[in-house]
Amino acid sequence: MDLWFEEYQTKDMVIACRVRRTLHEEKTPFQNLAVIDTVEFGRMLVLDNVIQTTIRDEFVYHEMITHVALNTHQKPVNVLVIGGGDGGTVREVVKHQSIEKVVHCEIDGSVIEAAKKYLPEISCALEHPKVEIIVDDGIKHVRSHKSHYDLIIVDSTDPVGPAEGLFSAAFYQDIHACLTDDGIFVAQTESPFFNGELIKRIHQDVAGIFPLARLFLANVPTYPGGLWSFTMGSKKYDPLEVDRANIAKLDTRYYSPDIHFSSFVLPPFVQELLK
Ligand code: AG3
Repeated sequence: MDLWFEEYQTKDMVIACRVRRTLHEEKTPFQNLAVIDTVEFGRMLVLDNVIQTTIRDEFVYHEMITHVALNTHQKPVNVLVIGGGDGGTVREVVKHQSIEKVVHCEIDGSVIEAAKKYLPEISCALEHPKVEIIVDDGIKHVRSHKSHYDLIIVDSTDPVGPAEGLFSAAFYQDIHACLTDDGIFVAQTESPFFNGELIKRIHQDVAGIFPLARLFLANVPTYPGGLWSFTMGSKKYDPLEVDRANIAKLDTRYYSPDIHFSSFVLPPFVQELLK
């Protein structure tokens, strides 16, 4: 059978992947959830018809949304992950020795359940003793904790539907208050090619709230345009001032000490967004 999954990455552009079979489909209280097995990327998590992660390319995104910030902080102990129900972000965070606790706040418990069942390679650390899972709205959690976390990672879906509030200045303000004095915030912030205006606005908001705002890039083949952005807000540490000798040796396939620094080198069209 000739079965294809299509995501409209913009209203005029589509990515299509040949499907071996559909493993799971459900309508949760928040979104439509599917896990499909694709020929090119292996098992793929799809929410509201948008590709979230795949077995083949997930390492790029999950390593980059975690290790750049974790290695920027001198001693991260308490980490909050908002979203990222598949568990890939949490899996990377627990690779760091200094971590004592990871609170994982995901609004949709069904994503966690589906990931545990169909994406064990990604969700494998969800049962780790240092991980506490809270099925709740990240916005609420952040508001009710002050000066608590060393690092807050926002691993959200696109800024529509359940994740919209996770891209607002009011939320970044609450994140700032929820972090310790030398805390760091990092979020996935979409495609520089297709979401330039959004990236620009987020950068302005974060730069207005944190002493330091930085953007870095990575290449995620299944995301619109491939080139993907992450925005960091930091109260004290600068990712570009990190001592290479202190970068922990980790088992990674995209992140490395060289990538730590090179991911902040931006093409002029992206630099333009940050002016
Ligand atoms: N978070 C989704 C990133 C956005 C992808 N957007 C898209 N394909 N249009 C990834 C969750 C992985 N833990």
